[in-house]
Amino acid sequence: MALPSGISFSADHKVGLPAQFNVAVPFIDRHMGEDRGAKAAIRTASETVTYAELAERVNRTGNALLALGLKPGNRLLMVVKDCPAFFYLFWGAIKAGIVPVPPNTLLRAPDYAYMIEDSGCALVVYSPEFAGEIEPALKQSPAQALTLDAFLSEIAKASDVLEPRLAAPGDDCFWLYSSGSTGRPKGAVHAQRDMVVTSELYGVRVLGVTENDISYSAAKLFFAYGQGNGMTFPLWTGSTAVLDDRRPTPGTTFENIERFKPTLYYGVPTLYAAQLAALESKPRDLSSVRACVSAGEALPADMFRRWKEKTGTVILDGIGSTEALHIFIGNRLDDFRPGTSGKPVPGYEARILDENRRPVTKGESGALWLRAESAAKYYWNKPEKTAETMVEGWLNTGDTYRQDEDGYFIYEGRSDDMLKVGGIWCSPVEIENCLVGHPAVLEAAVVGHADEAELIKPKAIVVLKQAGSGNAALTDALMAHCKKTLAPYKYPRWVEYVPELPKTATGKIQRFKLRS
Ligand code: 3UK
Repeated sequence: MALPSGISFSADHKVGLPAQFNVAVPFIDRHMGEDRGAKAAIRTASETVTYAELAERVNRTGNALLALGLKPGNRLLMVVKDCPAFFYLFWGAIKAGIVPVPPNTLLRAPDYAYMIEDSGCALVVYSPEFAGEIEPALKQSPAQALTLDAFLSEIAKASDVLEPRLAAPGDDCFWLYSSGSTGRPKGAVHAQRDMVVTSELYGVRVLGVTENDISYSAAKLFFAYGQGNGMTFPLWTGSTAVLDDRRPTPGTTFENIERFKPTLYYGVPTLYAAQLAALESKPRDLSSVRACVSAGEALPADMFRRWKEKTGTVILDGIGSTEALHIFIGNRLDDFRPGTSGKPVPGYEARILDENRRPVTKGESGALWLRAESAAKYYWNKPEKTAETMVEGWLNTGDTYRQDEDGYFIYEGRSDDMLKVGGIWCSPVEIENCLVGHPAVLEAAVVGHADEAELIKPKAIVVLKQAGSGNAALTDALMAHCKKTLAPYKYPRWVEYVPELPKTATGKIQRFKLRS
C-alpha cells in the first residue's frame, strides 16, 4: 500500500514527515479519501465500528474535550478498558492537540493518585469498572473527572467537524507510564512521529501487515505493545482490529480467534503457556492465523516448539519497550530463531556495550543500547532519569544481551532487579514494602523464580518477627495481603521463610544471592 501523502521513508528507513501535520490525519482521516469509509475499523462481540464512524466519533471527541475547557497541550488521563471509545479518546485528543495518557488499568488508587498529580492532567476519563480505584485517587485532585458513559453523552452533543491542530513531527503527542525498580512510574513522552515509525518499520516491514489483515491483541491497548498491535498497525494499514474488554484467558482468547478469525495474533509468554496447557485438553481452530507474536518477556524456545506442533503457527518473539514504543529487535516469518529475540528491526540500531560503553566482542554479553526514531523524547518531570536513560540519541534499555554466531540477539536478563510478570513490570521493592506492611513480617526480599513453564514470577524470602512461625496459613495470608494491596498480578507465588537476609556492608539486600 502507498504511504500516506506527505510521508516517506528513505532507503535506510528514516522517516520523512511534513514540517507541520497532525498524526490523526494519516491514521484516521486518510481512510475516507481512500474509500474505506464503510470498512470495519473495529470489531467487538457487540458492535462493528466503520472507518467513517470512527472518523466522525474522533472529531466529536476532540470537540467535546475542547468544550470541557481542555486546551492544546493539556493532558487527558484515560483509564479505559479495551473498547472502541479508547480509540475515540486517544485520537480525538491528538487531533485537538491534547495529550492522551492511557495508564495500566490494573493499578491501585495510590498509583493513580500519583499519576494524576505527576501529569497535572486537566481531565480523567475512566471506565466505570475502575471507579473503585480512580474515585479515591481523585479526592485530593483539582482535575475534572468523568466516567466513560458520561463522556460519551458529551460527545453525542458535540460537532462532528474538527480541524486537526497542526504540530511538528517532534512535538509531544502522547505519554505512556513505565515503572522502575525504585521510585515512581515515569511518564515517557512520545512525539507525533513515533507511531508512524513503529507502524511502518515493524508493522509493515517486519510483520507485513496489510489492508487485508485482522489483528487481535490479547495484550491490552494501555500497553505500548497492545497499542501498536491492536490500534496503530491496523489503522496505519486500513485493516481491522478485534477488541475484547475481558481479562485474557485461554477461554476468551481462543473464543475470539475462532469467532473473528484474525490473521495476526499477539500475546505474551504467560498467556501462551496457559493457552498451550488448555490445548492439551481441547483442540482449537487457529487456521485463520498467519503469524503469532510474543513480547514483554522472553519466550522460551520450548514454548515456540510446542505451539508450532499444536497449532502449525510460529510465534515471533520480539523485544520492545515503552520508551522505544514498539518492537525493535524481532524475529520474522522468513528469518527466525527460537529462544532468541531475533535481529534488529530495519531502521533501528542496537549495540551491546561493556562497562566502559565500548562495543563488546561479538558473542560476549553486555548492556543493550538502542537508537530509534520512535524513542520517547524524555520522562516528564524526571530530568535525572532522562539523563541516565537517554544519552546522546541512544536509549539505555536496562537489558543484558549477547549475539549468537549468526547475529541473533539473546536475552540474558535485566541489569537492575526489575521483573516482568505476564509481560508487565513488577518492582521487587514494591512487593517487599507491601510484605513488610504485614504485622508478622520483619523483612522481605523478592526475586524472580521460574515456574514450570520457565516463566518468571515473584518469589518472597521472608524474615518473620517471631522466628519459626512460618506455615501454610501464614503464606496464604501474605499472598492475600499482597493481592489486596498491590496490582493483583504482583503477589508472590512462593514464600520461603529464613532467619536472615544476605546484605551488603551498607545494608542493601543482595537479591542476586537469593535467585535460584
Ligand atoms: C523486557 C523482553 C525479553 C525487556 C513492550 C513490545 O514490554 C514492553 O515494554 P515495557 O516498557 O518493558 C520493556 C522491557 O521488557 N522485554 C520486552 N520484550 C521482551 N525481554 N524478550 C522480549 N521479547 O526487559 C525490556 O527492556 O513494559 C514490548 C512492544 C512494546 C513494548 N512496550
